[in-house]
Amino acid sequence: MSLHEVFIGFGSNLGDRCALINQALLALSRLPTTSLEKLSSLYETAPVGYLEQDSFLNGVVLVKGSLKASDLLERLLEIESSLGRVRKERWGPRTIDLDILFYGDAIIDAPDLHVPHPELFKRIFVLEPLHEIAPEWLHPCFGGTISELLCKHQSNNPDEVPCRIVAAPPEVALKEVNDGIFYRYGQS
Ligand code: A4P
Ligand code: MG
Repeated sequence: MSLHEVFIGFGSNLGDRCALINQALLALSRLPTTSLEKLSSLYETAPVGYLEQDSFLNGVVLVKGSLKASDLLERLLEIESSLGRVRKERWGPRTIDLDILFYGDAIIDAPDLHVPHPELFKRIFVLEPLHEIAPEWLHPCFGGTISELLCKHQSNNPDEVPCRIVAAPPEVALKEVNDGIFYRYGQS
């Protein structure tokens, strides 16, 4: 059984954003064979794409597990539905969004799953938290590291509103989270 390192980006801009993210993390930690390995800070970010919506809370978590990518996507969609996600317009407001950013160094181009996430190199709300936890991770299509992608993005977008850290990753060890201790941003 091979274990894959998977980066999952999460975001929320509807409802009790922090509580929804905490619930999503708990649900992720309970997926079969899956453990949380590294968690970024929580960032307040200006909406990108569709601008007429509230600001987001965003972050990235590294998980390790043996779920196939298609099974993992199915589980993520289930977690999103269980947390009240209703799809209306693309890029519109959402209680919770869970995106597979990287699945190891796999390149997947299926009708319902594109990995690495095709938009990630353009998204400051993904690049900043990714950079916090994995600056040297190599993008399997571009070859560059996350550090390099972030630098390039910043020099191409000098006027972009920066992301703001609103909570550090919790001090409780992730091992304890995986052992079932409830995990919240902002609480030690
Ligand atoms: N899908 C394909 N590839 C993937 C993948 N790698 N991970 C499919 C997850 N899903 C993937 O997703 C629609 C379908 O994409 C899924 O059913 C799955 O089969 P969705 O979550 O309904 O669509 P979306 O999130 O609106 O689109 P997308 O392309 O994921 O957009 P993004 O990049 O997530 O943008 N601004 C800020 N500040 N923070 C945000 O988090 N998010 C968005 C959405 C726009 N602006 C934002 C933020
Ligand atoms: Mg999405």
